[in-house]
Amino acid sequence: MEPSGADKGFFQKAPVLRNQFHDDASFQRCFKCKLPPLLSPSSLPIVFLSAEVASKAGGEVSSFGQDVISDQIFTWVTDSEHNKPYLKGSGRDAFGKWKGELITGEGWRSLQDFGLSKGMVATGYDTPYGAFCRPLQFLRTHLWVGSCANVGCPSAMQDGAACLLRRHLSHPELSAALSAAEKKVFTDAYKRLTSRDPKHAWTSGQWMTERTGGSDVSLTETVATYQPEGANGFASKQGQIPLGPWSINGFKWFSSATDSEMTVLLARTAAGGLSTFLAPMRKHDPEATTLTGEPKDDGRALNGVRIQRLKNKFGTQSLPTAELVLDNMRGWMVGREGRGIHEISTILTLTRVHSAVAAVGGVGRGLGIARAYALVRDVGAGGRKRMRLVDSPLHMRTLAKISAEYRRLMLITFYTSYVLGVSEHSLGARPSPALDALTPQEKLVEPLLRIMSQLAKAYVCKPSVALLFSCMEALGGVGYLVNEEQEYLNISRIYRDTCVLPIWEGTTDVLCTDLVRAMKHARGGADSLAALDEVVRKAWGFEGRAGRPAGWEPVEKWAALKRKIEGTEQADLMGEAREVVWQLGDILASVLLYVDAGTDGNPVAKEVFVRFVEDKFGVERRARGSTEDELNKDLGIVYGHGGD
Ligand code: UCC
Ligand code: FAD
Repeated sequence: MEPSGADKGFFQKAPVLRNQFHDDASFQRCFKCKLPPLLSPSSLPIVFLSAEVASKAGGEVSSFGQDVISDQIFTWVTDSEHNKPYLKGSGRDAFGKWKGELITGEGWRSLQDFGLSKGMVATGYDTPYGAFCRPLQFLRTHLWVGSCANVGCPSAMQDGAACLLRRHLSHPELSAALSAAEKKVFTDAYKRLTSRDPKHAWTSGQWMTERTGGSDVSLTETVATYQPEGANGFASKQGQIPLGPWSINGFKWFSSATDSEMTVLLARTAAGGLSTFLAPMRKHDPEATTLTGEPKDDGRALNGVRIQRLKNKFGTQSLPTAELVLDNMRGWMVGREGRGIHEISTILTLTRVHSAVAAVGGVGRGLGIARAYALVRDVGAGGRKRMRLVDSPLHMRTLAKISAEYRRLMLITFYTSYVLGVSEHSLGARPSPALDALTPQEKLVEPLLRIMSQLAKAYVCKPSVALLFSCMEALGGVGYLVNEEQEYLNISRIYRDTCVLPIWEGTTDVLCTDLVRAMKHARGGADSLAALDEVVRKAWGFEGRAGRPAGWEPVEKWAALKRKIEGTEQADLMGEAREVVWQLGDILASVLLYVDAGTDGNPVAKEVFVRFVEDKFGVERRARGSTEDELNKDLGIVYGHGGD
């Protein structure tokens, strides 16, 4: 045998990453998911996509799954990680005058354009699928996450802003309260936020956090003053954007989508309290600017914003997260003065669902890579024997555990996206229908969404970090590397990017405290609990093809938790908020797994369900089968079949 060297000896065969639309059994399960009516507003069963939508959209989503793992996409990802955003001239020109032009890389911009052209946000608004628009949008997003190098972050805020503006434009009372100028500004912005034309489309920022605090924004120092004389809004020159009658001054400590064309932000007004504002980022419309031949620099001038510096971060390297000085930024108030938290909470709902989808999307990609690696990597099996990782009972047990947890988190996430879709569409396509026109069950949809959007963000994002770490470990040393040469293998990048998900848009504990407050809320709390009651009871009552293991008892568990929530003072529950949320998450996950397995008696789905209740509900563990039997069960969970 010749000595090995740099170009001789053993070289590991490269794994082949497959299209996750076909390769990921949990994804397929969610795509074709057909659960019976758990909570049936307007008699809809819980299907993440109806059979009709799944069949109509399947071809497109399948090719999208292929597109997002193309060489071109990964070249852009590598570029966006390499050519990080920077401030040209460190924020000052040669003579000390503030300049601060943000430069982003070509890869980042190309990924943004790709995402916009593929309708990553627009799908939630312009597809004719009613309530199923949302699950469809988020299932597509799930495939995109591992390839998008964080452009999903601006799109999440874009989605939130679109949802907020749609509410104001379509709700009869809210829209009647808009002035003609506001209506035009909101309508124009809404069209851009939901556009599929990258030249025309806008993403949005969301500025809440200040140095005083991100979780608690009550000490916000940014101030908005009504000064319509500087509005530049009502008789603007061609190409100028109507900038708004409010002058906003202050400092924002984190702005992630600094290259967006607009933002939604919180600021304090003289009346006291926080209000929500929409503000264009630039003074001129870049499209119109070109047409009228305005000088480029002036045409791109920021609307009273100075970028103080870019944040130096652990992950999300391609994302231009900045600190911003607001100096007479002009903006438009959205909704009633002093109701800023209520208004911006529409955005929080969307961005929290996006965060959960980003988390499971990252794990889905990590598992896809780990599955591919297990098919090509040989390891020692005692003595001289070697075997592929896919034949290792231990490695497959490890991947099966990750895969089962992933499936559970997927069900919670896509159920939440379904509830979001129902809240927007199935209630007779009424964005905010009159309460007295709703059936008792329809009335529970909003309170359920209030719970599910925070629960999904908390319960899904946090464990996803650990799951991705395990995927990284499944590749050994290669998993820890920054694999720019084979970007498709780059779990470490996805891991770093996933680590932010339990922090932004509300840390895990803050979401847990909010959830407890929502369940104890004087007006909505009882409805939230009633909605959860309905889901758990109906699921338990489902006579499907999965048996109910003795000792599982989700109805009793939920009843006990509900009694505790109702019978304990809010302040006394806070110390236990995380336990409360996790207990609730486990109960909901178990019933979703149960009905999922029960719809068709799929043995893998059943195995995932039974393992979960054995782990978490004290159900007596079944006797172990032979090593071969157990390996086959694990292979079923990991690969959805017996492995290749
Ligand atoms: O981090 C950010 C962006 C990063 C990039 C994101 C990309 C997205 C994902 C991409 C994936 C790749 S932006 C910053 C996000 N910041 C936060 O999430 C802040 C966390 N803090 C909270 O969530 C707090 O709970 C606050 C700030 C929302 C609320 O604090 P307050 O001031 O104590 O207010 P209250 O009393 O809790 O809430 C006031 C009212 C209440 O209703 P009423 O007045 O009827 O009692 C609440 O029930 O607002 C209602 N409310 C909500 N309603 C509060 N939160 C919500 C909610 N989430 N939904 C509906
Ligand atoms: P703090 O609020 O100071 O929290 C510190 C700790 O205290 C946390 O562990 C938290 O869980 C805990 N804590 C806080 N309050 C409570 C409580 N009541 N009970 C129990 N524990 C509590 N913000 C924006 O507005 N726009 C953006 O675009 C944006 N982009 C970001 C991008 C990145 C990469 C990062 C890391 C952050 C970004 N943020 C953005 C800020 C983010 O939303 C905040 O960092 C987050 O909300 C937490 O706020 P904080 O940093 O002030 O931490």
